[in-house]
Amino acid sequence: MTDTPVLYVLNGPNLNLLGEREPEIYGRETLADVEALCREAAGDVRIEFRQSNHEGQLVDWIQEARLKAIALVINPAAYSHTSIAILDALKALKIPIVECHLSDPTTRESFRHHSYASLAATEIVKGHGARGYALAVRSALKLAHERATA
Ligand code: CA2
Repeated sequence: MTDTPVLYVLNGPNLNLLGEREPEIYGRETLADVEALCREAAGDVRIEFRQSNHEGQLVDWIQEARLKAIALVINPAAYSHTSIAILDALKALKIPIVECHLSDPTTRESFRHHSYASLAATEIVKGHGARGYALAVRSALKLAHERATA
């Protein structure tokens, strides 16, 4: 019996506050709204949708995705710009990785311009708000399908 395919969608620090502050940057949708968009975009594919404020927890989940997922969508939030630990964890994955940002960090403060996660990402979706997660999920599933049938 084969396992049901699963897509991991991981979210970094402070994204649990989505919808509560800075709607001009991040939009009005909550993280629960984002999760619903991801599930709709994934159709029959099972989604593990998680958020943590802790770097080590995110590293543990990325390692879990390495063993269980067909693809990973990740918004590492501020850890994008600081975390070599998350980059190293991502580099150990053989599955497609889509890095997703609500805003376009490259048009904001200079400290947001560099993303360590981007060095391991297969694709990057940024600046499309919550809708960008649906784009990222579709893209991740397409990449996973292409790899499975190559
Ligand atoms: O645009 C994105 O998705 C970011 O990953 C969001 C991060 C930021 O540090 C990155 O540079 C770009 C911040 C997430 C914090 O989200 C909040 C949303 C609403 C209220 C408070 C925090």
